[in-house]
Amino acid sequence: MNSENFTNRRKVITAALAGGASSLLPSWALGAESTNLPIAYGERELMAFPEKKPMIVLTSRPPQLETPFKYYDNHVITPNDEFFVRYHMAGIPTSIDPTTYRLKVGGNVEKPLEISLESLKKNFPSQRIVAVNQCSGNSRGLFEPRVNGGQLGNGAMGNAAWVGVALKDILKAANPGRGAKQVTFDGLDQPVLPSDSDFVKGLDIDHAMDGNVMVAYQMNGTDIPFLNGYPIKLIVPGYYGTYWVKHLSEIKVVDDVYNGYWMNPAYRIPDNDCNCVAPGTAPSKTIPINQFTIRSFITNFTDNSVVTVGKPTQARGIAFDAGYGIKKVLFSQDNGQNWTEARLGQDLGRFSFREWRVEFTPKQKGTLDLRVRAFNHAGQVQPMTATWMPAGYMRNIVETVKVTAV
Ligand SMILES: Nc1nc2c(c(=O)[nH]1)N[C@H]1C(S)=C(S)[C@@H](COP(=O)(O)O)O[C@H]1N2
Ligand SMILES: [Mo]
Repeated sequence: MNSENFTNRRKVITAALAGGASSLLPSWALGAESTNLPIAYGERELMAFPEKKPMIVLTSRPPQLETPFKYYDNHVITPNDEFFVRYHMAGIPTSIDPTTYRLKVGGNVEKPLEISLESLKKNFPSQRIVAVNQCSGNSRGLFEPRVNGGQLGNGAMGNAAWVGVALKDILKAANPGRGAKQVTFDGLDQPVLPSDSDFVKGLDIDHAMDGNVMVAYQMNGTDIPFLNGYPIKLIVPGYYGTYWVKHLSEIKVVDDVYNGYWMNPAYRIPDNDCNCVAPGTAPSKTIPINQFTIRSFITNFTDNSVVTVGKPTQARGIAFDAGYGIKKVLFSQDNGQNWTEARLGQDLGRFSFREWRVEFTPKQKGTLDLRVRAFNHAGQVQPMTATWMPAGYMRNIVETVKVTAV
């Protein structure tokens, strides 16, 4: 089960991950526990993959793992072994040698680079940012009407402290030429079928140079877990996980808007104010998905929780947005009729989860609809009714947890 192979310096994951037919249960699988997602047919088995605690398995080849929601109640920083995993293609690397690993920087640059990990750590200034990584399709399984795609609950998100090098500093060393418009990012994973497109993403050059976008080599004080992109991944604070390219191996400066499959037609959202369309319809115009919508969650209750009438009780959880900063979080125990302001926890930075807590006293027996609603410094607020789009991205309705008061 251990992913480190100490006989050489390579970092490896078992070949079963890349080559195994899905019917073959890998030897490291521990299919003992299960969990229920808040969606129809939501019973899911939990399974441990290399460097991971038992997680919800969406697919095993490639590994796509969702964090069981109860884990978020334990810590505001998501531990590496609880962090969700998302890949698109089964051709993921299984063995990486940190001594020969190179990050290539090319395209329209004056000085193409091949940077070793050692050089990245030694020759560039390092920075640390606490930031949420969230999949565009987090909570997709809650869409009504249902949509195609991974039927995720709310566990395709995590918050980590990333250490690495500002992309700006890497690009400056390569010196982009005139006419540079975007920067593209490719990782070591490859499509299995020739008809599939390699996973490559693009960002505008100004965004790439903003000082927040970074190439991380550490996650929560240690190497990035293999399945989260060892040895380096792109961090795009406030932007959906699709841009956070794992096993980052090649950066290219380009003079046009990059229009590869994973930018167009994939990962597009309706080009209008709500980024939404009437349920069942398709958008006429789309743009690439970009910043997170604002969200908040209650982490210490589920629909199975029982509370006591007349007894002071604490509700707590997390909120986050695209980096404007959480201004306030309101809590309701009565179906959204009355709201009280929660206390915010420590500010770990504007891209981080922000903890909140509130005390409430259940007033009457029966079902209580607990709700939480976040507001940010840009005037954004979670909607009371869900928006819809065919891809099932960007859900951020005020969620409801139905507890029983006795
Ligand atoms: N190389 C590579 N990077 C990738 C992907 C991928 O398929 N290949 N998927 C992206 C998507 S859609 C998400 S949500 C995040 C998930 O990051 P994680 O697996 O570290 O949680 O990785 C992104 N980076
Ligand atoms: Mo994603």
